[in-house]
Amino acid sequence: MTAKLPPGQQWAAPGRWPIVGERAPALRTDPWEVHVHGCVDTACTWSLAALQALPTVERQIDIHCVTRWSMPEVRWTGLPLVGLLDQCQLRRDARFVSLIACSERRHSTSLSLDDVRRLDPLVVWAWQGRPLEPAHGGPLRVIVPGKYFYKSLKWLAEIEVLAEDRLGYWEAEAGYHNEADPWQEQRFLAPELTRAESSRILVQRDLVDRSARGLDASGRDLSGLQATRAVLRDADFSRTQLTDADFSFANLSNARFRRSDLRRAKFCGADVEGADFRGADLRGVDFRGASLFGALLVGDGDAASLDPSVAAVIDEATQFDPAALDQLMPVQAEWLVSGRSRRRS
Ligand SMILES: Nc1nc2c(c(=O)[nH]1)N[C@H]1C(S)=C(S)[C@@H](COP(=O)(O)O)O[C@H]1N2
Ligand SMILES: [Mo]
Repeated sequence: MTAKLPPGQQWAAPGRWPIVGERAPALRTDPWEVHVHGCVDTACTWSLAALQALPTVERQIDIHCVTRWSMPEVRWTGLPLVGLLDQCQLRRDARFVSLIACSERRHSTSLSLDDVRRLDPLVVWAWQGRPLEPAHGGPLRVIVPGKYFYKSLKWLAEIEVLAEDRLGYWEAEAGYHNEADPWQEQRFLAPELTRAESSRILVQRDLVDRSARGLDASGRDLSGLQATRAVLRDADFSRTQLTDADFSFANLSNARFRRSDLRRAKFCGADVEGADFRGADLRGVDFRGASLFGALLVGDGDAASLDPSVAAVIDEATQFDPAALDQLMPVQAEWLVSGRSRRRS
């Protein structure tokens, strides 16, 4: 394999392509169509069949999801996005495209036309020679090389050409970085909270139902913290004392818990996708019902370093669903299972 892994990513188990975000397109009558409008001289509409009748390209492109899983060398069949745009004759003020899905929340994401020309994204209907399943964006999705996968819109129905950028769903709602370059780890915008603001929030030890994306709680004593349903994406709990904390149903995607003391903490129903638990004490932690895609317990993703001194500590009292083992990368799942019987001096 010649594919390279960007920093902080891990290869997903071969043959396992996780489903992330929306699960299905909104109902829609046949045939599937894509409508291009906005800063163009000629608005155009193509049916899926009309697209498939154009000269098709096949290309291998790696996937890098912001929740830390990657898939190497996936073979895609489709058309270059730039070719469709050129046929609509872009006006001189055209600078960005908003890619819009036929989905319940009219999900969208955006790209600059500079990036469209530089990265050459595809509009695809097949992968590895097989039609794209609806859960993965079939019948038609976008694949953007060189960006985190949230720029690769599923169920493409509309392309609006814009003079000014318009943030997409994840970029506006979840603070995902609008540039999204995996090689520069542009996962999130700068945290919404400064260290001083974080301190003010944390004196209460009560984060129930609060939104505090990028909270900086590193190195503090927060044992017994109440944080059910809190939105704490990208929060920093490195080396934090969190014994008996309650994070049930909280959103902790990409949060950092490195070397934190989490004994008996609750993560029931929480989203801990891409969270980093390396070096954390997870004895007696309850992960039942939690989503663990891309979470890190051991190693650096490349499986090169499995140094147990920087791994999470797990015991018989650490609870998790069997489903968690399917969500984790193989090395991580093995650590979780073997940790239950492992003895710690
Ligand atoms: N319409 C739509 N497209 C979307 C999303 C979504 O929720 N809705 N999620 C994005 C994110 S965050 C990722 S990682 C990929 C996931 O694609 P997959 O489910 O095929 O793995 O789709 C992207 N495109
Ligand atoms: Mo994603």
